[in-house]
Amino acid sequence: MNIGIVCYPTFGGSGVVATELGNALAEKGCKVHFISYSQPVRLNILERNIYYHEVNVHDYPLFQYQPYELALSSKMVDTVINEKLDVLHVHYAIPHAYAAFMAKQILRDEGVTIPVITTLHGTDITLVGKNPSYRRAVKFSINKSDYVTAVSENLKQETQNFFNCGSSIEVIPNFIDNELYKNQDGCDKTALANQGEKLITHISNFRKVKRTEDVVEIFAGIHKKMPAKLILVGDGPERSKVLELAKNSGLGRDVIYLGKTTEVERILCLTDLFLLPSESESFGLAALEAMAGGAPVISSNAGGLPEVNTDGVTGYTCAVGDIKTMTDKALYILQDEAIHERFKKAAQKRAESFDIKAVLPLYINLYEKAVNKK
Ligand code: GMT
Repeated sequence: MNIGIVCYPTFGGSGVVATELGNALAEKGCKVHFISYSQPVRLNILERNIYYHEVNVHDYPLFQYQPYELALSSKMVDTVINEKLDVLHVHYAIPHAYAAFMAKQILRDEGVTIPVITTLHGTDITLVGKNPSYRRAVKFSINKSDYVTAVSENLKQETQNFFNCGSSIEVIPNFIDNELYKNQDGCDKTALANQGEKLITHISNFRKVKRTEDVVEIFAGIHKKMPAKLILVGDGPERSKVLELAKNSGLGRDVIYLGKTTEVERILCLTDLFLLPSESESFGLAALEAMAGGAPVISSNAGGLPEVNTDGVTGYTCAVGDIKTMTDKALYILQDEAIHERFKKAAQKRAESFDIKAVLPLYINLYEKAVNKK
């Protein structure tokens, strides 16, 4: 099968999921054509069956905003025709679902039929999609997609409630390759922590929605009671504010900022506890990755997080902004070795149910359904 995948190429969750999906499909023998404005960060470009088509937007002085959607639709049309694609799978509704609808119309005029699958990831609905500037166009393009998937039951419900969507939405959760987390040679904590210190980790794009200041405050509460270090991974607009807060809270060298790194699996292997106190989170891929690495998770109960992090089993889910409960629960897990071990094992076991081996067939079935209906 020839599959076109449209996604953001950056470190964000939707881009990572789309890229890992494409890599896995290519391994299974599908020809996978990535369409984006830059090469996705996790793309195995040298592997067999992987192709990359860059969207080029030409600067023209008349335009204050360059017409990316137009260039994207044109690139989709070219790729469908030149590469004889069977299906287009777009990740993140804005503007990809809209651009795919346009491409489909252009192709229809040329006598080519292509099914479009849209995968909703979260902020494309919960934050950006609901904005009055985009709302109608987002609803339209979701309804015009041949198939729609959402990464959690919660996101499906939110989409259906808010947009009053006619199209049915299939839930296909985020996934991980558990093998990557099991085969960590030399998971040696001494690189980052002193003897007896606990390592607490947070990974995100440091946007407001992640409530990264809560991360520092929860850590400060843990730090008061036991020797611990906080590892911060990722980058984004809130980063300087968060590091300033850590400095002003007297946490000094016990907060280690690692920035953007591709060594996520190694860091998670060293992690004793993962924090994700987000305001809104459709799924929480970072929490799942942490669990696969054997770290219990203290998260908020926003969005789809309770579908990933089972309260009282793999960690705890608490009300958004309830720093005290999050700190108490973290200490409950960390202060007793036997309890900590129990949570670690349960987290790892739960992560296995989101393994790529279980989730990939759901996408393949959907592609087959879409192509056969064509
Ligand atoms: O806002 C982000 O965290 C990035 C965003 C994205 O689309 O790149 O992440 C969303 O998609 C991920 C993959 O499906 C989900 O695991 C994240 O929960 C979701 N983020 C939010 O809903 C805030």
